[in-house]
Amino acid sequence: MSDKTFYVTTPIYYVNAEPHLGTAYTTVAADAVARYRRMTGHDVMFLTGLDEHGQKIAQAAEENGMEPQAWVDAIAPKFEAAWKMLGISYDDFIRTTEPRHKKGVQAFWTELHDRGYLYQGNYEGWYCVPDETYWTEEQLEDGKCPQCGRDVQFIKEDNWFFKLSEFQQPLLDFYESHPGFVQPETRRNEVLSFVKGGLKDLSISRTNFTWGVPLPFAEDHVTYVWIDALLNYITALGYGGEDHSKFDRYWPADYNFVGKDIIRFHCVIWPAMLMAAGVEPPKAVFAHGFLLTKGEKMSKSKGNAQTPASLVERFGVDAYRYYFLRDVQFGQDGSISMESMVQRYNGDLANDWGNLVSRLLNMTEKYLEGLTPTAPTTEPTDADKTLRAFAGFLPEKYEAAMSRLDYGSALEAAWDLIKDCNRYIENEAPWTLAKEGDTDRLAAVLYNTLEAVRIAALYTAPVMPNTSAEVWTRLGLGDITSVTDIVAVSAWGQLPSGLRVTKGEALFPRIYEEA
Ligand code: ME8
Repeated sequence: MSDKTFYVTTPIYYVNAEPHLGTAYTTVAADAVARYRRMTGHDVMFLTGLDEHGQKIAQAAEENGMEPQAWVDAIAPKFEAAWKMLGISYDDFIRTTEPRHKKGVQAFWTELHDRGYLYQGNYEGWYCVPDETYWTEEQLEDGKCPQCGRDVQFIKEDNWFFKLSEFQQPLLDFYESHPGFVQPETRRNEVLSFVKGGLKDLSISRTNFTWGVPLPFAEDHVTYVWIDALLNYITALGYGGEDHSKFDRYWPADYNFVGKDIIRFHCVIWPAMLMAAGVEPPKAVFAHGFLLTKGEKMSKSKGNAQTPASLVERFGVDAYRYYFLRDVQFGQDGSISMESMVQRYNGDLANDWGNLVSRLLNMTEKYLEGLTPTAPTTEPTDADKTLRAFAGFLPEKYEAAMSRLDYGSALEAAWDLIKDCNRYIENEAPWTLAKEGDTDRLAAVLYNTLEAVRIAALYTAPVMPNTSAEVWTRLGLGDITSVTDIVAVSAWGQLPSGLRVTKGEALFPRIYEEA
């Protein structure tokens, strides 16, 4: 097992509805980096899962005339099926109704209780059920939730509280000593100014409903659903259970991926909870932006949320994954539309990548009897050198981009090579070489392009795993998913000669109708 570990998580999604493009976005992004890190030899733990407790879920169950457990059991398979369809390679899938999670949550409460960070009090204030968030009177906007604009309810309960206010300075010190904790950089100021504004103690239990994890020292209280949910990142590793070897191995997480809507929970409450329990906070929380459609945030409550299935049906899984990671700058809001998806598909995938592979394999079949040639021994021409340079720069450029989760630039680096392959074929014109009988140069040109395509497939694999696996199969190469040293495997000149290539169908058949 590699001694380099990489732990990445997505938010655990509410099971009040089916997965949609927004929840799929975070999950696909986490999947791409998890796949890449496996290819760089890391021992990866990629976690996703479901947030199944709380008032909102209890209400959703009730509205559907079901018991909460039956409701969550009915929705959970829809998430698992969606992630399977999207090729999500998670290593673990946690549901907060699982015994392992409850055990960890209760162990956490016992720890905080013992350490003196909890006390009993009464809460009086406003609560937004859809956001599962407490608000003070002053925070409300026109009497509504300042975050989602929906109705809030007044609650007056005996609650347990977490001494969050004691963590203002420790948090500020932590942000200072861990400048990479809140990412991207633009989100850091938002978190800093919030914490500088002062922190109030947080009500961490509820008594007016029972759908949650009971506090071990006050069984009539159930855990506030956000605390319950945040703890999934460590309970999935065995925190509070008998076997905590995964916790010892993978914690602290390299990244908690979240949308910017839940940054305060992840960048303020979460590290404070962990500090209180004597556990190190994650290395980084990365908050990406919103997917917008027609200028509005796509969300379940706005009713403009689309499920991934229809798009996957039309474009295929890999094109789906490519579009969202290539067209939306990770970290910023991004507008998505059918028009831009068709454009990306036809331009980048059908033309640049799919056509290249088809033409190249056709020519290998036609001019070389379908066998990969031997590597040229003649002095490389300037065009050969340029192609090799694009391939040579790719590992470093890709790594630099992925280490800051800049998927767009990572894909652009792979496309630089793909585009140069197309230029190279056009300029070197193998069909003319064949006509002129220049078999040595013809073999050299095809070798170089086949080799460049082998390398391009490696670097498109994290985002488009199926296509890359298919390209490698057509080249007669082995299983691309078994690559654990992408840099070494992508070094120039490793394409064996005499492999039988297969042409196959178009990888990305052109889509004619626009939008
Ligand atoms: O908040 N654009 O769950 P949730 C981009 N259970 N991403 C979006 C999006 C959009 N339009 N809409 C949703 C919860 N997302 C809690 C999390 S974690 C301890 C508990 C993504 O089902 C984005 O990642 O409401 C956002 O943070 C998440 O879905 C919210 O999912």
